[in-house]
Amino acid sequence: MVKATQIEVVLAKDDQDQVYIGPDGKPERVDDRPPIMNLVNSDLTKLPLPWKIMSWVVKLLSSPGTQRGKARLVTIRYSHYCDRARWALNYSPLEFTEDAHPPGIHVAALDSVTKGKWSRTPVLVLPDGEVVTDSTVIVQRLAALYPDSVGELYPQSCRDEVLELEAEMEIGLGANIRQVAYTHVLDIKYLSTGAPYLCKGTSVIEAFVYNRMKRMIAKGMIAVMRCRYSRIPKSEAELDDLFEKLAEKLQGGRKYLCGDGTKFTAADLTFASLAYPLVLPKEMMDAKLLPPLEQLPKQYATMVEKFRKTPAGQHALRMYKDHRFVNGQTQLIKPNIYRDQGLAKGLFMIAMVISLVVVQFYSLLVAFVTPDNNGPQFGQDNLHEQMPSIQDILKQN
Ligand SMILES: N[C@@H](CCC(=O)N[C@@H](CS)C(=O)NCC(=O)O)C(=O)O
Repeated sequence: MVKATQIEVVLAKDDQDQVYIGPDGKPERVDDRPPIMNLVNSDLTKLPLPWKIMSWVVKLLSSPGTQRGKARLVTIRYSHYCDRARWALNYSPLEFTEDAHPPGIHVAALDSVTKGKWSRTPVLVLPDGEVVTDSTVIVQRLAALYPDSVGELYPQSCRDEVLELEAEMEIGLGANIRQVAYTHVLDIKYLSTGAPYLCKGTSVIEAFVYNRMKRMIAKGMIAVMRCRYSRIPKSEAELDDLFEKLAEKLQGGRKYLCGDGTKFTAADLTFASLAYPLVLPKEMMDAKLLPPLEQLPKQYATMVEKFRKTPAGQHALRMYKDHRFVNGQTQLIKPNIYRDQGLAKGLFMIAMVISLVVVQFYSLLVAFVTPDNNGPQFGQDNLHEQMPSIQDILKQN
């Protein structure tokens, strides 16, 4: 019986590879690079034509949903980076609508919103048209715009400490948790169980398209975000270190992470939101954005049980309970799924089906004219190569 956490050194192709035996005894070549794709952004201007068409369609039908005078937050709804931005927005007086997309399809929405310059969610479009990308920048921009609400999350007395912790958590916490969660949730065996959650709050049409393309999308995401079972022990060790460091900051009955420990700051907000997939707070689970603990793959569920019990895990749960809903809110705002209504629905359906046919035709064509390979699967990419871009990944499919 092979254990999921076992690393075996075997003589592989070039005598130097370590092979990791994942769940079910599936071998995988060890790739030790950190999951730092946050620092790399894919150039959407070079998207293949079918994706471009899909993005035009999404754009065409998105505009009516943008409500005058309100900001628009483009999300992959369950994303912890997105809840970070959403939480900060809830703290501000700015009214906003949420424009949620399944993973993969989000690229089409972002292409039109950011003119091809940004491929990750969240993206915030302010009422005057200003586009703000990256959750860290969004929180800080809102702080500058609303000094009396979000601005208070960066108290003068400990501003530098807050900024430093935010930067550390972006990768140490956000990217590591994303790597662990996606490795499990995008595993081919789990794809169908996870799909309804990943599509929660998106239009039925986009959910339909996601479901038709989920294998191809998962393959791309696994490569882009370096989701590998072999990386999980390292991600977990880095998370252990960070949770311990934060626990020290909470020692002596301090209620919050920074300064004299008496004020809720952007560091607490960032920590709690980025840690949410690892502690599963009730406030998020009520919205059914992730499968409940009992339905998660065993290795993932065991990690949740462990991190929940830690002092830092308890802190994250408390931040959700005490600070997640402010200004009279009691739950996450419902995304704006105007695309499911009336004429827009009909048009969107037709356009999506056309682009789906084009995408599928294109993938078949690419598969037909390129030599047989299994795409960017575990263990097959060159460890010393640059990460593939979205364009490369799409081409391989
Ligand atoms: N540094 C970015 C990271 C955002 C990020 O990685 N978002 C993920 C959602 S968890 C995403 O958009 N993934 C899809 C993709 O990379 O194509 C931020 O803080 O906003």
